[in-house]
Amino acid sequence: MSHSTPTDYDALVIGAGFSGLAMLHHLREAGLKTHVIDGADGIGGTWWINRYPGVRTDSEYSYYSFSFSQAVREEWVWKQRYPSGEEVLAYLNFVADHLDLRNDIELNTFVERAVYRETENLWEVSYRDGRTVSTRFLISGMGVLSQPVFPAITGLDSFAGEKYHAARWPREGVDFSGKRVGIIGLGASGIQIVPVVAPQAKEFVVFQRTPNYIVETSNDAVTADQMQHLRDNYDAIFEKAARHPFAVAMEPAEYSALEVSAEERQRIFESKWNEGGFHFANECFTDLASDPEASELAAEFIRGKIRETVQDPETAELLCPKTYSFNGKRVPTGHNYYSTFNLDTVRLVDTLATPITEITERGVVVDGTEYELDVLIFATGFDAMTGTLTAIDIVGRDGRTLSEKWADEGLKSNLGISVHGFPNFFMSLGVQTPYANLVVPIQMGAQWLQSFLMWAKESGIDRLEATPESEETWRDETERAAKATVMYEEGKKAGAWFMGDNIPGKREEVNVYMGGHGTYQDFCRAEAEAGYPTFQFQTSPVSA
Ligand code: N01
Repeated sequence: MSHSTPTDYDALVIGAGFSGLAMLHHLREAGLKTHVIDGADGIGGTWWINRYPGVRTDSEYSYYSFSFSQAVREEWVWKQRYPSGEEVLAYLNFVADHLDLRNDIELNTFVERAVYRETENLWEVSYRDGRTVSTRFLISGMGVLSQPVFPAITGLDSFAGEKYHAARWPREGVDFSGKRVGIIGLGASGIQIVPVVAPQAKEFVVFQRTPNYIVETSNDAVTADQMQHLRDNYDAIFEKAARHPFAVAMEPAEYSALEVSAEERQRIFESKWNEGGFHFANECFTDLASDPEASELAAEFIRGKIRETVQDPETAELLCPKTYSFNGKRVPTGHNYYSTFNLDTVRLVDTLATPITEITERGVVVDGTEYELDVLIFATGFDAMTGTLTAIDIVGRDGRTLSEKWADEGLKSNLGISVHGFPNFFMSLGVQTPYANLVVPIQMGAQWLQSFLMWAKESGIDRLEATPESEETWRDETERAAKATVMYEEGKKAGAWFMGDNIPGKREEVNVYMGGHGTYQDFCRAEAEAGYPTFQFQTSPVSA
């Protein structure tokens, strides 16, 4: 029997969101002594941190949950088609209770450094409070959009009013009544804040750099019949999502946008627009994400909707994206976003033509005009995919950090799960994992790792690591897949986070796998069936 140095835990998972909970459940099932830690004071990860007004899922309830627990499936009741942040948080707490996860979750525990000790074959993990623990396997469940960024605008710190980042919202909430409120940042976060906060404020100023293509939707209550249908068909719905390129349980489109008549195209666009949200992007036509011409046709349709909705023609024109086409940015689901601009108290300021020059003690300066504000909201996004992994020191073999490796070599991973030079370190939703509705790859990633670690245990292997060749192969596949989509070129034009382009100075490269979730799962399945040929293994010496 092989023996390596004993450790406090078999597996230590950083992050107690969807990833951490799924990992804890599955690794426990594999017989591993698993512990989850999180720097926050509640479980929920993204859903604990993002509590800004209007926060809710862009995915519908029916495919925004785990499928693996019969007990949770039977007892949990969704209330809204697009659940609010509070509702998702309640779901995650329900999962934690029903799977009895809490006693292995430690909150208010922030990792500062994790070092791989080659001789002992263990990870030594240092917490901010000074404690150090050891673990055989170290797993990141830190999320892909968890490291918020403020923009580099002169005078940012001089603003004397209230200042909030969407991803650092105060738990007690904010009172906007009678206040002049400004917002910078109109991605999926900002566009949810606008319609909720604008009606509460005395004046609301929207500083818009790049407009988004927002697909509006309604948010109905989930009926008892719909919940029963979900329970009766849970596995089929999950499987449908798992096979879908974006991991949504939707029907694949049948036709190219270019092969139907203009009237038919308009009819299909209209019907899917009425269904709302992700239905439009995913169910209209086969090529809205792969053909620039098709993507531009969708873009023009949405511009038409903006012009129909927004009464002031000048404001409508400013809200119409024109510098990139549909899918160039992650398409957000809107809840009365465009109609909010019809309120007398709302004003749109174009900062694309004339950028913000300065933030002063009193407000924001654009084109020589100072907009005086009491509250300034930043919904300016995240250092996506890599931000959380490089913000702490993850030190692999030879004392090299993950941050140094990726800075020197560009993003590298095997299937987004493992990195050469970092034995026994695994990522849930690592770099180069699918650009998709993330609950599905999170569950499947936890199940894949469970099988991998059980296989390793049965094989007497206790050191697992991506081969260098596997990283080259996966990077080539990630680039090939991205270049076959409009997201690659249009994403660069739009400054999209998935191309690394939202952060000044960050390397422009493909951060996610765009070859489709179903295809990605095929790669993972093939890897397991073939006996994990793209990993290298080691068995610790047999003890006396
Ligand atoms: O961040 P973003 P997000 N001056 O990076 C602007 C997921 N998510 O937090 O486009 C002026 O998309 C920036 O402008 P521009 C989802 O995957 C999901 O909104 O760079 N503006 C942009 O408007 C999403 O894609 C959900 O010109 C500046 C905004 O800030 C991802 O998280 C909800 C600026 C940042 O948009 C990120 O979304 C929320 C500057 N210097 C988030 N710097 C749901 O599913 C930045 N901006 C519901």
